[in-house]
Amino acid sequence: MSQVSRVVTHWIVGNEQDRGIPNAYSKNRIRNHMRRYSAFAIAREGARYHTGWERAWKSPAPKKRYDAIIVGAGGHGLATAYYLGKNHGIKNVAILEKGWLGGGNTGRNTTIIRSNYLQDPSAAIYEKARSLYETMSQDLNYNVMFSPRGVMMLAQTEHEIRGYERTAHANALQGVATEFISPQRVKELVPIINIHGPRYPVLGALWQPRGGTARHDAVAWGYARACSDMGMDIIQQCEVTGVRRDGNKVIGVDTTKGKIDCDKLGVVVAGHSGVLADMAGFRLPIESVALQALVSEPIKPCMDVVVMANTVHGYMSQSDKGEMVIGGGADGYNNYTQRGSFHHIEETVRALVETFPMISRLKMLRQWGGIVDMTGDRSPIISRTPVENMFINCGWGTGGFKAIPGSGWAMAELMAKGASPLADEFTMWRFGEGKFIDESVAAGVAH
Ligand code: FAD
Ligand code: PYC
Repeated sequence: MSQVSRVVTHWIVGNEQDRGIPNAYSKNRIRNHMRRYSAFAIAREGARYHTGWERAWKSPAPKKRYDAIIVGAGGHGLATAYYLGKNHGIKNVAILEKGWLGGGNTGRNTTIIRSNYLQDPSAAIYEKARSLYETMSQDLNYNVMFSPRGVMMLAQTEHEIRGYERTAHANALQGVATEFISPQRVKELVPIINIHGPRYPVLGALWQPRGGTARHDAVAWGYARACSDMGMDIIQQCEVTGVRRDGNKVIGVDTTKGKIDCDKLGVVVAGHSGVLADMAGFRLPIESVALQALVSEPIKPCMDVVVMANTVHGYMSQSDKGEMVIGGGADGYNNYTQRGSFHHIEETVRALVETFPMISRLKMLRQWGGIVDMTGDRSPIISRTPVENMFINCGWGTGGFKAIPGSGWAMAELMAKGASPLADEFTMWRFGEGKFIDESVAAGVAH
């Protein structure tokens, strides 16, 4: 075989070792760097019967020590690790996850992405996140299916009209592209909507044309793959059970896989933030409550924007599979069950049927819940803590999926440099100082 044909054969079918291995999609196919996903990779794998794909991330045993440990492999934890490596060159990092990565709220949400918040610090971090979603697939070399199909928040009372007009003006000053649109424009964009509802006619809407959705699992998987590619260790089935300190300084964690030392600790565990804070000896102003969602049977495409109806406590979009993805308000009491109470979905569907009468004929296929971490002002915490070198990122409540890249960016900067302009206002001490960032309206979900 000539040198040229040897190179071409290698490029198409891989090396001798790769060829003829019956189950090559197996744990021993791990290289130091991931192969890039591309049209060429698909063609190459097609030519060798798809025997050459490697696992998307490695599953190593924990080392004794890391420069930084992130607790929680949800979107926010994984994004924090990714930007620690990408933006700050900190790659000796472990991400510890008690279950499986993306199995918390990151894999349970309804994937709405928007940045139409009222207060300046919120608009800054959510718009940073939204803009990072625009290029995330290219950045991570992983298709996260970002779909900027447009998000509208219906105004169904005079009070909401005033509120959303105010937000549109604030967004104009913040450089966030939104507008207040008429009921007729709403009907043009969403032909299946009933704008003359008996109790809650549609009086207009706050419209963000570059808002939309993305595939939630893919966001977690894409970040995980990129972290693993940088040499970081993602350790699943590894619950953190204690925070170890030397005086007031964090020195490591106890886990179900043993003690692991670190210089810096980032806690990014959403609804379990209070539990981790308790391990470190401080308290957080976080309440954990269940938030539910449900999907219908798949139907033909009928709605190509996201609609949120906050007065009636319901929102809806259509997935790429055709299911109507529906959600409503959070449970009214604290709990840790990933289920939620039945009367909430009943109320949500009853309310949405008024605005979308056609959904009364749909069968609902499945329902689930997640534990959301709520602060009093409905804004997140990205903060140092009373323990030196321990940082916390939580309080994203009902709306943190959209924030994942911006939050990871800010948390990584805070951990690496000790401060981040995007995180400055979101300290945990704002609750003691009365410097609230009130987003109870923009949070978009009743709670
Ligand atoms: P998670 O994804 O929950 O990750 C935290 C991880 O920490 C978990 O995997 C958990 O297992 C792990 N963990 C906890 N304790 C420990 C421990 N001791 N040791 C190790 N690991 C631990 N947001 C939007 O922007 N748009 C939406 O449309 C939207 N819809 C939603 C619908 C529902 C039904 C729900 C429940 C939420 C919704 N959200 C939405 C909110 C969004 O899902 C969350 O804000 C976001 O996913 C939080 O991500 P996270 O990474 O902080 O948390
Ligand atoms: O924050 O946009 C949001 C949202 C929608 C559904 C749940 N949260």
